[in-house]
Amino acid sequence: MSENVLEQCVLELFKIGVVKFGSFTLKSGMQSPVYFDLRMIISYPSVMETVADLIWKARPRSDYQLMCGVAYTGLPIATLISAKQNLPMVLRRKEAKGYGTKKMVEGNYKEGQNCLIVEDVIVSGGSLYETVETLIEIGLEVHDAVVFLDREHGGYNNLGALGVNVFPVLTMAELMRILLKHKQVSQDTHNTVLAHIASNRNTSIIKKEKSASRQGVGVMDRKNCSFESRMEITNHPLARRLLQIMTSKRTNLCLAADVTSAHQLLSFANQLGPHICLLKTHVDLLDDFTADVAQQLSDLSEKHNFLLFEDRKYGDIGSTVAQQYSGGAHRVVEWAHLVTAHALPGPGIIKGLTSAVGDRERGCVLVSQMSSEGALTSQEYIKGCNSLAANHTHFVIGFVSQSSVSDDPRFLLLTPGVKLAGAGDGLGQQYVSPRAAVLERSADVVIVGRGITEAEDLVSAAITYKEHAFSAYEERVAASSS
Ligand code: 5BU
Repeated sequence: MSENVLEQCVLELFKIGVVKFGSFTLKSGMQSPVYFDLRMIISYPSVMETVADLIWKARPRSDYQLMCGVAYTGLPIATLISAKQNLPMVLRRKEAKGYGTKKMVEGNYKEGQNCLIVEDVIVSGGSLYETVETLIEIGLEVHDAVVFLDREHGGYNNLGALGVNVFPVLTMAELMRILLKHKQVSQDTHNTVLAHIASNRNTSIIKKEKSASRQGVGVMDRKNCSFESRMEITNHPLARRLLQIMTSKRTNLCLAADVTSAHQLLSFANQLGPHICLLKTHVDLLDDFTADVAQQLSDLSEKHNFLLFEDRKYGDIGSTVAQQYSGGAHRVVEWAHLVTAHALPGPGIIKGLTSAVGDRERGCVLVSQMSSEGALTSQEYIKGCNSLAANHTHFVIGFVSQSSVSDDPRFLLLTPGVKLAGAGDGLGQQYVSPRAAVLERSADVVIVGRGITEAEDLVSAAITYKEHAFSAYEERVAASSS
């Protein structure tokens, strides 16, 4: 296929609105300045035919006995190819039928037949791999997938690692080059998209039970995985960084520094910095917060390698939280790596917060449960938090919790209400020990405030909490592998 046909096809796709620029949230939760919606081609049969021809020409060999389009957009394309090339198709359902025949795959096939996969776009490769898994399960051979567009977010490598070779007609960078060459986009838009690709090259497929077993890896349950192994599967760079800090500093201790003077906050951060992975603040308690204090906190976070975590518990509509996060006296987005947020407002909370982030690396922790007596967080609410997080893995890094609200290894569970002695504070706070938080409540990170800040010897108290919590984590992981 000549370059010219491909260029003409790209220009045609652009004309009919397949390529859109703006601000989009992809299925994985990733924010993107570009969206490629190939579904549109079913309204333009001749464009669909060209796309199908280009896809067919991208296949590496010719001896396939079957073909399978990935639902939905891969289906009509595969159907066209099937009829034209006289290559039989199978169809993989998106959901199994309720009862009766539980067949996931429709059509005639024989075990051992070699099946070519047809897909419109790959991001992480996750959806495509779900289809591959089912086909392998029923005994088909699947080694190759032809896709129209590789968004260059790691799908090519992820699938390669799982034994599926991907043959894209086009990459996102090539698409942008063609649109720029034909003056359909500005240099700015072109650069924005390339920068987006560059900073999101390595998304991962969350290894579900089946794909894990194909590689001989067990089911990945958060509680059983080391922090180090979880670094590979989180989508969020800050989650990765936090897991890296926890691994290298051997600490899963977060200090809750609830103080009223900047001097005291900075002094805590400097003394205890070597022993913590996170510094949790309530800077709205400070009498004397300034931009300089924020700068000094940032310097200390660099110096001692911990992240800054403002526990602001945002919980309003998107437009209000966007202003609260970026403005006011504290300009939280400018210095706090992480913030807490309630899931109560729904997806708008994430939209609002992310709209203020700009090109900074920022994330949030959803308050799924609270430590206080009589907290109103119901099972329904916890479920809601989980799905909000799962749909926004590029911003949500985990939960504040009191129990194992999620087994998903991409998310971190942070547990407050931790103290070695004392059951409560008389104002509703309820305490458990760091060991119980990690082993019984399944915490990854323990949040300790007064247990340390009111101790006579701050540093030795922090070391004690750190050691209790980290050894409990090591026991938890060791128990699962024995
Ligand atoms: P303490 O001194 O260890 O009780 O401090 C606990 C900190 O964690 C304090 O900053 C609270 O605001 C924060 N916290 C909590 O205690 N319980 C919760 O459920 C949540 C936050 Br969410």
